Amino acid sequence: MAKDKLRNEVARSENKSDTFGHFFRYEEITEYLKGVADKHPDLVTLESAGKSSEGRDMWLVKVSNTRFKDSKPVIFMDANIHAREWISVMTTLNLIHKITEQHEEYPELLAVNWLIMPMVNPDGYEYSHTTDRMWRKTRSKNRNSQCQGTDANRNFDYKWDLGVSTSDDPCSDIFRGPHAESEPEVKVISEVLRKNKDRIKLYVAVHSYGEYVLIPWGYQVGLAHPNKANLTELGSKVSDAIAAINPVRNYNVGSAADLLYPASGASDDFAAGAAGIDLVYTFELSGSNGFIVDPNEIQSIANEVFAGFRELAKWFSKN
Ligand code: 0X9
Ligand code: ZN
Repeated sequence: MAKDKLRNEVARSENKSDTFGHFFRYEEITEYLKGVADKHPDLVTLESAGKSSEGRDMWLVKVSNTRFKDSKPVIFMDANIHAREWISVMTTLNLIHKITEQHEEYPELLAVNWLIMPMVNPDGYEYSHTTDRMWRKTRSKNRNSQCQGTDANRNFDYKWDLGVSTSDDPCSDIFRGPHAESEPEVKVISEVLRKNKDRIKLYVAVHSYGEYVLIPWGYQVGLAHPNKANLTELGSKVSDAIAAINPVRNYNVGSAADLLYPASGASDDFAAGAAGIDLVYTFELSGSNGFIVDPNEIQSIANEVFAGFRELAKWFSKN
């Protein structure tokens, strides 16, 4: 990339109007989203898609300049399936900020419509703030056990309980739940996907950490998805765009099972296998120290990844 272009990208990535300098708690996220919806009524509709076990709203941010009354492709994104992966939430809020405030600079952002759920495990997220920083699961009560929570990313109703990287022990961090979709949070996400499956052309689950762009399948090693060529091509564009902003980043692109480990009942395989979405990704973002991210790094990580998110939207202008 030409030096000038790189300098421009970096300048943009340090835009002064950017405001994510600390990790928002659930209430602050709620206020933030309500503020965005109030400020941009022509672009943003904020809905509660349902409630978590402890009764918190699961926000669905719908972004479109035609109120979805068009035939544009829809990109669905969720963040925070895992409670401790705080950077996923802030990175997704930053995307909402960019779409609403900077779409003139980045017109590709409104060439698609967005369904974004920036906080799908609010109970676990709050618990990871108040009680246990390394909490991963939901906070539902388990029968005949003192241990709470299910790993939402082992609870989706596709290849549930194949027995790879899952556990039937409620005390385990990778507990699959008593049955598929036992978690209200997983049911809510799954319903949004089922309801909009014909229009959703791309699904992204935002996680951390490790710097990966993962593609299906994740439940079994050595199993190629029929759309592997496109998945890999677009995944590489995402990885390159992030590295163009920050050359120390090295996002590897490949099958979740092969590159990371096989794990069944995850959201990506549900989106690909049950909802039939063609382009499906799990992003594993960077960490400063594993799941822990220094608040000073939130904005720069979010902006690097934004360069990758732009590639997702651009894909549809070209294809
Ligand atoms: O294990 C997971 O659920 C994900 N990694 S994380 O460190 N964020 O917990 C990876 C899931 C990848 N997808 C599948 N294996 N299907
Ligand atoms: Zn995760």
